[in-house]
Amino acid sequence: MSGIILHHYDLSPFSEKIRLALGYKGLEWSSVKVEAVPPRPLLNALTGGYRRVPVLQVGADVYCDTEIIFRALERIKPQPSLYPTGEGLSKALSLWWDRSTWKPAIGILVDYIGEHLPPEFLADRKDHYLGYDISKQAMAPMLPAYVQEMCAFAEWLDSMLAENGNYLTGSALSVADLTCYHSLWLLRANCGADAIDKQLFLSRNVINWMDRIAAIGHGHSTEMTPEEALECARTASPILPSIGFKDPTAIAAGTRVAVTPNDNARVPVTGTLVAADAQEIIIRKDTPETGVLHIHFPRAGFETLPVTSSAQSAA
Ligand SMILES: N[C@@H](CCC(=O)N[C@@H](CS)C(=O)NCC(=O)O)C(=O)O
Repeated sequence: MSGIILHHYDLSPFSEKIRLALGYKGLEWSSVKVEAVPPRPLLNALTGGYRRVPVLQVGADVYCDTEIIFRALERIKPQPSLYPTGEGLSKALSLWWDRSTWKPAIGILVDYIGEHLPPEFLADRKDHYLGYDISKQAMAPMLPAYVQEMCAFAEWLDSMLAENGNYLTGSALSVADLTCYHSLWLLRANCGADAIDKQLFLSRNVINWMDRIAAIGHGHSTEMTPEEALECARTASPILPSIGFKDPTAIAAGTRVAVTPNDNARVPVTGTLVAADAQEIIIRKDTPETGVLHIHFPRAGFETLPVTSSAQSAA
């Protein structure tokens, strides 16, 4: 057994990126299904409160956000690489895509299936995740703008494929492909592939590229309960990767810090800083429920700030 545990739910497109990465690398993994709407108390115990999905766990190491999950998988099995042309281009494309297309994709999605979304789902996404109302009615006035923007971006994908070959950054797949695929996958799976292909003017090149990515599959997984995953964490010790310690803002190892996403679901996770480089932050948390954990976050898209003593005593 590989010890890789993915906390996810079927319809989560960010999770789909990681399921495909696991398939691409031919890794075996354990699948812990979580609810699409919190509470998720056992997952919360592992993440220290980070509320988004997916989360990857390897023993007592917990990885929050797909960017750092990709890095973890690359460490576990370097080949085939998820960064065949280096990290910069594919990570930059990924961050751009995720940040620019999430709201338009949701706007288009709810136009098709919004009436089937339960009120508790809509309330949770507004109050605790995105900060805006994603009901069909609320998103409808901007629908034309969402379609226009997605069409413009899809044409950029087409031009990258025309220039570079089978994948966005060259002849081999990279994280950019998995990321740019995921929101189109969400739309095609829920709204109908034909309807979306027509509405977004997806070219033959883009459709063939999506078919190539879908064919990768999810590798081999076995179901695991959240309780078993928690027990794996409690009985393991974290393994520190050799990333050294480099903080551009001179926050010292051992400082109590809060790490918070800078886009949505802005729940700070507090812990003791144990390692950091320009791409990754690792904090330590120790609770009776979990034992010692190392929780990993990417730098890009997250803020790491020292916890002041007044904030600390309130925590
Ligand atoms: N930047 C994050 C975004 C993750 C994200 O927004 N995931 C969605 C699910 S696809 C989510 O967490 N939605 C709210 C929830 O499930 O609690 C990443 O790359 O992992």
